[in-house]
Amino acid sequence: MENLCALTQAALAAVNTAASLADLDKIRVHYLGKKGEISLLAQGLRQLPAAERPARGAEINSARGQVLEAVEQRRQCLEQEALSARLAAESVDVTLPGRGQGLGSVHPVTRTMERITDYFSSMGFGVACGPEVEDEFHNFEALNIPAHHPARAMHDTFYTETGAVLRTHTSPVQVRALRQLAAGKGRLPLAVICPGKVYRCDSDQTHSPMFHQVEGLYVGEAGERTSFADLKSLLSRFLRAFFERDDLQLRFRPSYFPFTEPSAEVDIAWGEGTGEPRWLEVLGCGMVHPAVFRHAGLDPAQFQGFAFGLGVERFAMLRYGVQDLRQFFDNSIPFLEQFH
Ligand code: 2NL
Repeated sequence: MENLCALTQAALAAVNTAASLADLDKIRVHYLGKKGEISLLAQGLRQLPAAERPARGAEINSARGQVLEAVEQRRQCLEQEALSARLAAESVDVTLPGRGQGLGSVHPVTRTMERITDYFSSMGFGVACGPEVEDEFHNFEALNIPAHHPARAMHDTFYTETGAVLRTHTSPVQVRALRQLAAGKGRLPLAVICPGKVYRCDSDQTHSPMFHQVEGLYVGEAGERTSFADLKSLLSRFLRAFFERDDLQLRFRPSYFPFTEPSAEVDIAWGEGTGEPRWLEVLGCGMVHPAVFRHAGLDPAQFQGFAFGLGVERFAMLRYGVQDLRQFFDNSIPFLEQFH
């Protein structure tokens, strides 16, 4: 009896000072587990005379009950402590200022493309878009670039396995506009501006396999006699507005495109005003070739128009003083953040 009393006191003391749940469980096993000290006492009952067993058994059971209850209490206490500690550690100070969400910005090439299309919209041009995966008819044939024409090789075209092409310019969008006109869906004058991505199998310091173009097309009303002078006037005004320079010097230099006749390239005088101007080519243009009207199903005797095309990256580089084309495609955050 004395033994049991001491054992119970020792067990209760151990339970009440258990430092952790793991500790508590070890103590519980030590006293109450299968081979625990109190359990062993119960097993020893067999060796007692039958008459002493019930009383002794009741004592052991009571001791067991006391220890078990103490374990349960201590467990609740430790669990509560653990929870409080976790809550304290994980507490969120809702009064702290937020980390903030960085605002993105429009890519400089997109901004430039919008600046260009906005100008022509203000001049009454409608904006048109079309597929980037084209067929050879819309990308080449209709633009007076037949198979085996050297211009096809010049375009370094990406072909798909099925013979479709990634458009090498946005002209096919205008071809579609001309065909709509031929189908009686659309009215004169036709004035469309076509911004978008184009693709050429060409990649080095000054060429990216994907770049952006804006092309424009104007077809006048019957009898309007749309002329090269109209084209020259429109493009001169556009370039002076784009670069915000009323005195910008321009040069229309004869050139060749299969889809225009006559054709010209436009140079602007660029750089510090001293000495010889440095001429930079920025645009291609011309009067729509009669063959282009014919391919679209229009009678070239009855329609006259002009068209032009430009590379957006070149305009963006000039406007923002970017030296290396590749910076537009690296997506470096410090570079892009400059255009907020
Ligand atoms: C350049 C030159 C140009 C055109 C594009 C065009 C479209 C049709 C008919 C005739 Cl549907 N022409 N587009 C005309 C002249 C030049 O682009 O250097 N682009 C970057």
